[in-house]
Amino acid sequence: MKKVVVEKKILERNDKAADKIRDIFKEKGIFSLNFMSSPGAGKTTVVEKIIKYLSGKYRISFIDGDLDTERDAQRIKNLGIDVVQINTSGACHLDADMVSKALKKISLKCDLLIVENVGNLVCPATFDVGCDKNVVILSTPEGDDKVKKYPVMFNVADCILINKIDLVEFLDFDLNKVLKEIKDVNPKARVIEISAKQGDGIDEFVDWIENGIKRVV
Ligand SMILES: Nc1nc2c(ncn2[C@@H]2O[C@H](COP(=O)(O)OP(=O)(O)O)[C@@H](O)[C@H]2O)c(=O)[nH]1
Ligand SMILES: [Mg+2]
Repeated sequence: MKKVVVEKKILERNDKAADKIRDIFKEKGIFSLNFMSSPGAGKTTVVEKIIKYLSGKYRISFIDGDLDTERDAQRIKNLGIDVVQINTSGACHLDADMVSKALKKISLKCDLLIVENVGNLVCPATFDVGCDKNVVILSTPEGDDKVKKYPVMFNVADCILINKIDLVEFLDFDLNKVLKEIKDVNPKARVIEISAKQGDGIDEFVDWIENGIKRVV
């Protein structure tokens, strides 16, 4: 009983901090995305790809969440983007307080702010970090059973990217089953099949992001 009450309080406190972040984004006219997936599904590769499409047109800032190292942050810095690293020192998700602190160090003179969450299909789904939209990536080598095993994560998604579609022919990955299970868990999510490596589907995802930026400005 005590455990349930404490968890509720933590989440309520987090939701309030996330609301404050939302107010900041609204006031500054920033469209923000929270990328979530398992480790290795392709979050940083997708971000690298979309930056190449969008950085000529829009100002972009990037917050990277990882347990340790600045490896992903460095990949994005190499593209000339303003980056702030959050190392969670063992915590399996970002929370709104961590993102608030990062916002004090990053340029908010941007049109698009991207958060890469810690690689994990469980905890990041329940900690709102104040972004406009959640992007969840499922990559084909992870298997076609994941949507119903991690329904909370797929339920909070506004956009679901099925990545590494270039590998599907080598795998036992039933794409139709995954599409059907997404419809069961979250019929409203936009679903896009992509290969971050080869570029398939990236145009469609970039259009989805641009629509979001235009709605906020
Ligand atoms: N074949 C293939 N590999 C990919 C694709 N997207 C990412 N990868 C590879 O998957 C690995 C993990 O990608 P990364 O972006 O670091 O994943 P993250 O941990 O979710 O940020 C890297 O070796 C990428 O090159 C893809 O569309 N196809
Ligand atoms: Mg990464």
